[in-house]
Amino acid sequence: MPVNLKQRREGGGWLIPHKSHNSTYCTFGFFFVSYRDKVFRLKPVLDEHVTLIKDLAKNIEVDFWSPEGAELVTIDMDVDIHVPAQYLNIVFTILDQNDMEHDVLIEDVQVAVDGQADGGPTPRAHSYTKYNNWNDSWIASISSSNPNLISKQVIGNTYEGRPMTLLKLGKKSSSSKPAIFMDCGIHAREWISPAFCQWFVKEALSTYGSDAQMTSLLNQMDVYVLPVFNIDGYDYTHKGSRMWRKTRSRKSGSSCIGADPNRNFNAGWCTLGASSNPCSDTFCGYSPESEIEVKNVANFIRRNKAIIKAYITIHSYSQLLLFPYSYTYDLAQHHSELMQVAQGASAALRSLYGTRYTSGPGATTIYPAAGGSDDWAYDLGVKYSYTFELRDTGRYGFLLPESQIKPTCEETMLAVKYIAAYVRKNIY
Ligand code: BHK
Ligand code: ZN
Repeated sequence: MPVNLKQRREGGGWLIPHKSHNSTYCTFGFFFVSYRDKVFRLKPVLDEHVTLIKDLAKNIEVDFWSPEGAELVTIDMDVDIHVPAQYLNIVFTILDQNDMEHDVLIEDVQVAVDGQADGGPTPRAHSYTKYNNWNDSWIASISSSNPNLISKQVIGNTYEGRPMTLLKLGKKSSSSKPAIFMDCGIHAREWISPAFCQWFVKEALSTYGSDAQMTSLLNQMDVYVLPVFNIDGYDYTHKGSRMWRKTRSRKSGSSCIGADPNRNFNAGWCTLGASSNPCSDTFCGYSPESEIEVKNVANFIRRNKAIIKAYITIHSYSQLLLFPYSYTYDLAQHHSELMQVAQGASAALRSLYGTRYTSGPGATTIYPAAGGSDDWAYDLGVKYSYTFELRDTGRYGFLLPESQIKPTCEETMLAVKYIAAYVRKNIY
């Protein structure tokens, strides 16, 4: 859609910011705030245009969509750039003054990204390359698809009463096998996480018998997969507020809703990197395991701690592979082995598309934070305890486009399979 510059010009100079005595203000600030980030397609047809785009990139925060960076811009190519709202006035002015042809590809990046990833009120068919809201039917159909390899059990209900269905993957066996527990969707807005658990289940079923690593894994071990840990919160990010993180529990005395499930485990609970304010996004809850979802998972792992040899939890974003501890700077007893396995897993992940992960203990690699699930599982005796922070490093952050689901899941499979193979060969 061509931009309606005429309408903007009628405002005269009013869009040009000026330096006020204490900060940069727009003359008519309330007009300005109605503009949202946009994506432009620029069409440089003169050398000056190319120079101009490169200068623009040096001076303001321009996010290049295509090509990947200013240095790759040449004459007569389409150049797609994402311009943050605060720079729109200056960009419009420069384009206008230099007669550079341009369209606005996306009028409002926020609306576009939300729209692309919208589970929405209209039911859509399940797809592994889309962000699906939690629904019983995928779990029901996948768990009945191959009774020799998959079964389900409900480990309790969420605060709002949804069943927390745990999938068990593994070749049926008369004796009990060592197991790996993996959960996704502890934090509601990290949508790539539940997408990964669904992908993992699909891949496990479809590659058993053909992929040697998957076949050995499911022959010798069971993998418990909780596709969405924080179902109430996840549902709310589809139907209410996209950036919700916590559970949806309520308590009389506070109007604020929910606690951070990854601060609610009984591991140095609420001692650091957590908030005791119920309105905070990192609220640790009123007591350890006050969140029913946390209690249900903790009860399951406690009941099965004799067989659970690894705990894997999937978050996003920042491309990290974390392990204990996060609640203290002290090194875990098995620090060097955990680090070695993490580095092997990161290398496997990177081998597919070159995606770089950083490995290390939570406290020093991301930030100190108590009450996390990985620290709790580790202290319970689950030695191989890992937190993944999937793609990306912040370009889309939680709004990772659906087109990245497939590559993200494919590369993450390699890391998870690496850890699983290591655990399988090092049963303790
Ligand atoms: C990981 C493990 C233990 C404690 C904290 C973390 C980092 C994690 C968090 O809970 O704050 C970061 C995050 O959600 C983004 O996925
Ligand atoms: Zn998270």
